[in-house]
Amino acid sequence: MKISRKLLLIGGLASVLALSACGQAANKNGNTSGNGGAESFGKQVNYQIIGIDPGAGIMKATNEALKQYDLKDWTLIEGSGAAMTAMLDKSIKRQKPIIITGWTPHWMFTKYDLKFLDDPKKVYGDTEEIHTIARKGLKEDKSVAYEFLDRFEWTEGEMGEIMSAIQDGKDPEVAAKEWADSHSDRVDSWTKGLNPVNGESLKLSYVAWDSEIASTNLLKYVLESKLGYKVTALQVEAGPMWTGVASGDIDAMAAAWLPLTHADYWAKYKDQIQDLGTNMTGVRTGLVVPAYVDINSIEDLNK
Ligand code: PBE
Repeated sequence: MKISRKLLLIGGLASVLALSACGQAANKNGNTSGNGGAESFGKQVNYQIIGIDPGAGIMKATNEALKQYDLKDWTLIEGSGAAMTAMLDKSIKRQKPIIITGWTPHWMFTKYDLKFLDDPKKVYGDTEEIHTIARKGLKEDKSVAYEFLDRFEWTEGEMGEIMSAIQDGKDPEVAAKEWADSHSDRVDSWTKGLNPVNGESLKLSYVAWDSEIASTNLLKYVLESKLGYKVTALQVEAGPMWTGVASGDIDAMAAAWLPLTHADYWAKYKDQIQDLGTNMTGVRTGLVVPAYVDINSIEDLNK
C-alpha cells in the first residue's frame, strides 16, 4: 500500500497504478513457488508501457506498435510527460525495469543511460522534423512575428541546454532568458533587421512536453524582449494546440512533429494553417528502456 499511496502524488495515473501495484503483488506471490527468477521482461513490468498524455502522437504510434508487433498482453498507460519521467526516475533509482514512450530531444537522455528499442517494422518512422505552424493571415497581420517565426531554427543540443536547466530546477522563463542572453549571435540571426512592434499581443499554443516547454519559452522571450510583442503562451492538449491555430484563435505553435507523429493532425488541418517549415531536424520517438534492461527490440517484448 505504501507504493500506491506514493503514486497518488503523481496524479492522473494514480488509479491505474494502484491496480498495477496489486497486480505486481500477485505476481510476486506467484513467484515464491519459484521459477528461479527467470521472469520475462513483460512480467517484470506487469506488461505496462508507461505513456504520456492521450493526445500525443507517440501514444497513437504505440497503440499501433502493440497491434503490429502482436503485443496482446501489453497495456499502454496514459498519464503525462511529468508522470512518466517521475516513474522513470523512481525505477532507475532502484535499478528496476521500466518501459516508457520516449523521444529526443529530451533531458532524460542526458540524465540517464537509456536506449531506444529497435523498431524493425518502423512503426515510429524514421527521424522526424519539428515544424513551426502559423494561422492563416499572420503574415499580413503580424509580419514581424511571422518573419521571426519563419526564420527560427535551432538544434537538439541547443534545446537540450534549456531543457536541462529547467530540469535542474530553473523556472522555464528564466532558463529561456538565460539561454537567449548567452547566445545572442543565434538570437540575432533570427531577428536581424526586424523592427520591434509596440506591445501588440501574440498567442502561442504548446503542450507540456519538456521539449515544447523549452522551445515555446524561448520564442516567448525573444518575441517579447527583442520584438516588442506581448505574448500569451497557452498550455493545452495536443488537439487544441492544432485546432487553435487552424481556427485562427492562436497565432502560431512550434510543436508540429512531422511527418509521422502528428500525421493525423496534419491531415485534418493542413488546409487551414500555414506551415513555416522546420525549426529542428533529426528528432525521434519510440519505446525507451534503461540501458541496464536486457532487451533491445520491440520484438523482444513478446518473449
Ligand atoms: N512528443 C514530444 C510529442 C511531440 C513532441 C513526442 C511527446 C507527441 O508524441 O505528440
